[in-house]
Amino acid sequence: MFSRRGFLGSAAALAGASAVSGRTAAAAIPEAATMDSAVMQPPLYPSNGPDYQPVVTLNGWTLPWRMNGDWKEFHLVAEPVVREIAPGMKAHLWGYNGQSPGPTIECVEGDKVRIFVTNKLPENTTVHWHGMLLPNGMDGVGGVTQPHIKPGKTFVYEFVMQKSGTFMYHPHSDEMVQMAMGMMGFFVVHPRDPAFMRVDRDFVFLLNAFDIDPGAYVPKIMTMLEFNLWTWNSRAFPGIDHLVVRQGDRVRIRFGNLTMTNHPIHMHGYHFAVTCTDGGWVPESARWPETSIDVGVGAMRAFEFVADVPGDWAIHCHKSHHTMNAMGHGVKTFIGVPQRDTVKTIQRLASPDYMAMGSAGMGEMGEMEMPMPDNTLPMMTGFGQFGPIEMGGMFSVVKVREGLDRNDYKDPGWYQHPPGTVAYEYTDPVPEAPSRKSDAAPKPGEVEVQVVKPRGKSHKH
Ligand SMILES: [Cu+2]
Repeated sequence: MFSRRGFLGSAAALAGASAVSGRTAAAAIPEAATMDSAVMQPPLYPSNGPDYQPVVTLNGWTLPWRMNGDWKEFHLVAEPVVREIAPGMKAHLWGYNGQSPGPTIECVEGDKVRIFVTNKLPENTTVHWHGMLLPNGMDGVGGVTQPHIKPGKTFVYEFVMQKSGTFMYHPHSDEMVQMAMGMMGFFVVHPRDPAFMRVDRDFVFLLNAFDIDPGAYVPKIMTMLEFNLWTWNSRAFPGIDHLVVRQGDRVRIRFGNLTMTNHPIHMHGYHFAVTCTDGGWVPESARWPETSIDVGVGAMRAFEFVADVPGDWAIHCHKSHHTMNAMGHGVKTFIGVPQRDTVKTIQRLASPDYMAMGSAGMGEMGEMEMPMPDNTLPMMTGFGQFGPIEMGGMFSVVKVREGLDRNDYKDPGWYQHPPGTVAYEYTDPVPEAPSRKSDAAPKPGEVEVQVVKPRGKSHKH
């Protein structure tokens, strides 16, 4: 799904998309591949140098390179892009080579890497290689280690990959705006020894967040905390790829956090160990078992497990507001509040379409068809084999299956549970259980709380 375009980038060059431009060679700059799809692309297997297991980028792709002598050359183009956040919603973001995040860059420890960065944004940019050990002047901090890259200009970064590990790239030029607009990408350096830290499947994604008003297309760049789209690789559930795994595989999942808050990433069904951060590999003696790992702002984590138990195992941020799509946070709590009379009054006086929500929680929204502005994702959505999933945001599923082919990432569908292994409704008579219900309820006047009361006068304080 990716095409190639000439570096000189005229409309004519774009029209001849899949041909390698002759002018590219003349300009001694590698063609800049571009991607028009938010679908996970097949991993890019190494064509030269040491062997490695390439990573798979959720809803993303890996940037092709070319060898020029003993230099590995890449070409990033910073530019406005249209990214599908999930089916039914597109956002106007800034990114690299056609998508946000940009393509994953993969290379090998010891590689000499040359990265061309062309700026097609309406303002200055730079690229910072987060976590990498490199000469100071290649660090990409505008004004500090280099001049900003002006619109229309191309800069070159050259450095040797000193360590293998888990890294990312992002601007260090108007960075608040540029990261809020989606500019970032993953950078993986594989070990020179193909046997070191080898896994069978290696998934990568970046945590990002956007604040896009219902019906709008452009993120609000001044938002600090109240984002309404919590995303992995600029995708929200149900738009995030499932992580398809062959039973018995050793699996690594790597992620980096470029949002404005921490995210405890929780995976069901397994105990895993953190094996890598953006500071390097974690020695075996320093690892401990976990089921959630909190990834701080500007930090990266990679964890590993052996996928020995088949199933559809949820993987998600454990901050429950981060597994929701666009929602208001100023909504009052109505659990336990009878709203029938209030609704009738509001329908009569103001809005005949008014609906009451939340007397028994919000789960009912998972199946509800509510009128919404165009280009807006429901707060909770998605269907599984047993009904509505009632999720959004940072949520996906690790699908562990017996008998898949090596490197087969195709969606195998929902897990077929062996008979007798699914929680079920109990239909025999239920003996009365002791309950504290009646004496647990507060008596009038016993508890003083401010709640929304549907009728009567409120207490004086
Ligand atoms: Cu979170």
